Amino acid sequence: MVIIRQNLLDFVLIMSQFNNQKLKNLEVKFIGKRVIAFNEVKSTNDEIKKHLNEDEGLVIIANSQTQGRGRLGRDWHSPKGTGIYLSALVCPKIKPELFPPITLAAGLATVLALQNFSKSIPYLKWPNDILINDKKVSGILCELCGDAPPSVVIGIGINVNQQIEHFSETLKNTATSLLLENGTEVDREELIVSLITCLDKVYGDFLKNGTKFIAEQWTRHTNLFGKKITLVRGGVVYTGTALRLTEEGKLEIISNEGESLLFDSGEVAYIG
Ligand code: BT5
Repeated sequence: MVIIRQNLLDFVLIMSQFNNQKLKNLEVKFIGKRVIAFNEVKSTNDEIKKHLNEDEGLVIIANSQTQGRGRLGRDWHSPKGTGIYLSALVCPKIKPELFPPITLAAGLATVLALQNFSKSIPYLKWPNDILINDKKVSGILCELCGDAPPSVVIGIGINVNQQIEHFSETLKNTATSLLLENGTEVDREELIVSLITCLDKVYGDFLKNGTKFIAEQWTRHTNLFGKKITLVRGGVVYTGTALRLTEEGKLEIISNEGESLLFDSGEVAYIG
């Protein structure tokens, strides 16, 4: 794997943050064949979109983001030197309608990577969150880009060494970091290596075995099913019990009226 840099200042700063040896020794098949490290970008997702004509497998990481994004134009709080802000470019040769499960695959890869760095069990929350002790430690933003060939940008944010003061008053109630949960700092470079390795493996599994396989694996790492939830989509609030993921990666809930409802996107909140 090759690490390149955009300018000398970024390179020096980044290399003092990431000592680079472990990243250099990565052996990957799809994702992480090339890694670009920045000190600061607006958003790693936006940065990687400048490279849509490249082969898949490019990864961009940044030490901070000034305009980190969540879904629907929301912000992703990205303080310097504490979190992981990573985007990967993939161009799977599959129909674009099969792209949404890539978010599930990215979440699965992230939860697998986090397991080795968290004292408490990290759980997936459909469709794109990872929670530790009911607080959000990671979020995924996948974006479909271009059409010749179609590509997907996988954006992953992980709260690693944030102290409570790093979070706004609102986020203090809903967000957490590995440091806050474990009581000790985590080596971000080791976690990045694990994350890229897991992404590469799970993406390979997705290409080989399809969405059903990913949905089954995903199901093993969530505590969502059986819980009372609300799901908001398109301004409509649905209330019911989360039942399962279908083979296509859709969430099935049983509404309070006993009706089976399937969703491929939405905002889930646990009730009670
Ligand atoms: C997400 O959106 O959770 C997707 C986050 C993806 C961030 C990565 S970082 C690398 C790449 N580059 C980007 O620009 N983005 C990706 P969503 O489900 O919409 O959640 C956003 C909501 O999470 C916000 O409205 C806040 O309530 C909350 N939030 C913001 N920053 C947070 C943080 N650092 N930790 C926990 N929660 C946060």
